[in-house]
Amino acid sequence: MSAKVQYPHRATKPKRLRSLIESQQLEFILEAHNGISARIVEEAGFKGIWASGLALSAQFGVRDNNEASWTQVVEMLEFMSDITSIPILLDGDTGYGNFNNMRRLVRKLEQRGIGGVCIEDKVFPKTNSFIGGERQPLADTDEFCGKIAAGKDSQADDDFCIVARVEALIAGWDIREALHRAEAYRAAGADAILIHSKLSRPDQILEFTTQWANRAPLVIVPTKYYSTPVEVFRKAEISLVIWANHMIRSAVQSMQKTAALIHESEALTEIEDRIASIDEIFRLQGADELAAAERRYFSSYQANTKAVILAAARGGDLAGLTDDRPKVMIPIGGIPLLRRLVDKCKKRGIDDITVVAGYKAASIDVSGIDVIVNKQYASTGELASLACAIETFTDDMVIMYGDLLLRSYILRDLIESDAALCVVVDSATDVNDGSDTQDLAFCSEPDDRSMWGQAVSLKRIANAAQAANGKHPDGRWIGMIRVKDNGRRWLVEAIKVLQERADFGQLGLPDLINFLLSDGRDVRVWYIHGHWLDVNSLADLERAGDFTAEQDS
Ligand code: SPV
Ligand code: MG
Repeated sequence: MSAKVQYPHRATKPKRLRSLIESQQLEFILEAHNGISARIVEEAGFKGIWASGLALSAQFGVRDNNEASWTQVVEMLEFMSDITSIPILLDGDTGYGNFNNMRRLVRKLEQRGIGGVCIEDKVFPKTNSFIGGERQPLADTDEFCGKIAAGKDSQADDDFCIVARVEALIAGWDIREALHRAEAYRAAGADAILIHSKLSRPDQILEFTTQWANRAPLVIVPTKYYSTPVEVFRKAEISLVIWANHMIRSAVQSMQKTAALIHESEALTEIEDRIASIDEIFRLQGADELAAAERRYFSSYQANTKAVILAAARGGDLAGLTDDRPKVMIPIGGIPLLRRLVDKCKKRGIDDITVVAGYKAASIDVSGIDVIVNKQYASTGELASLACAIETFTDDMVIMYGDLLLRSYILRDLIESDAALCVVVDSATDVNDGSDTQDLAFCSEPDDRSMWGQAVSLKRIANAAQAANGKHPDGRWIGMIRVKDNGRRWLVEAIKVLQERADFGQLGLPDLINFLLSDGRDVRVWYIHGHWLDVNSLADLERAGDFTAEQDS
């Protein structure tokens, strides 16, 4: 349990944002507005994220006028930060109030691992710069400087960045006012200046840059002058370019197309191949990491156990009941045998279930299973059926006959066995009464019911005729075997060897188990004492009805 979670970068997020802002080369960050878009931005190769006020409010379906509260913004930032390793620069609007609100904002952002915040010199509640910008009042310069200073004084980490955004050009002021404000903000402690323009050409920005003469790093948002080649910004020694809203805009257009197509076609066939797969969503959410963590930390987690259920036989002794279906589809108390077994598996967290069918395979209509068909079912036995599923074997599985009825604790206890191979043996079956002459189990020790979990090994499985050597059987194998870790390799190797034999088609699972034993493999025994049934005859069916009635009640 000592594996350490590996964090991809050692530097803190504020430090990484600072190095982007202070880097000598032109850097780029892209907008994101929720966890999944933030992850996509990182995967694309960006070194930072712009948590845009416009995009965050848009994804909530509200206007960019501080209609979403600042705590709602911070909540979303936490999701974005948790799923990414690159720093986030928050578009913090006006700081959501006065200097005091700014101080609290900075502390809360630091607690959530945010790299820095950009505040703009407007008045709360602000409006997006591209909606009637000229009419928007600017903040008083001194008041805004106090807000910057308050933010800087309250940050715990020296690397946390405060970017001061100058809106003078947006609000219809001239370059002189913009430069005056920028210098005041720099002097108040701002780590960088964001100079914003809504012209379709970069003229204002370039004029500002020339006169600014590198007094502090410059950040720009070329949403309106988007056709300017980035070489122009590089030459002007801009530090950071923000691509400010392109993830929300692409998401919106894609969703509009998808909604229209599904609505018009009343079908999913047109859209399926044009959108991300469900698996891609799982990947972005980090589903693999959780599966690995469950294996590591959640000892009772059994979802990785697989079941292979053998259900190819017709079940000849059941008269007309199997004319149009295999034995496993015979209903007991209204529910097919196989459905009952699958439900037992699912109850124990076994959701990966492969059923090998044969006779009347098409009549197997049980949900939640994968069906493999043994086409040679009429001329082959159980081992050939099992071999059909060999490609699906895992390091953690249970193989069982499909006609089993059992209490679910049997499956639970078997799954908990750590042995590479473990068979379930019923010591309660009266193996000498002549009725059960198949699958007799000879073990290293008889069942000592006073010893929970005693270590017992299997010696041999035989029918009554084969066993007539005077030794008393210890019970009956119920048709269930647990395979774990090395057990899978042993099993696959044994099947491959047996497949070479001329009589392979006639072999059953006991032949496989006996082969493994003769090869020196240890096969453990898990004793049970009743609480199961298999269905081979009409008399069994009657017993099965009673067995399930008791369980269903
Ligand atoms: C944002 O992305 O919310 C911004 C940039 O503030 S802009 O919309 O260009 O004003
Ligand atoms: Mg904004």
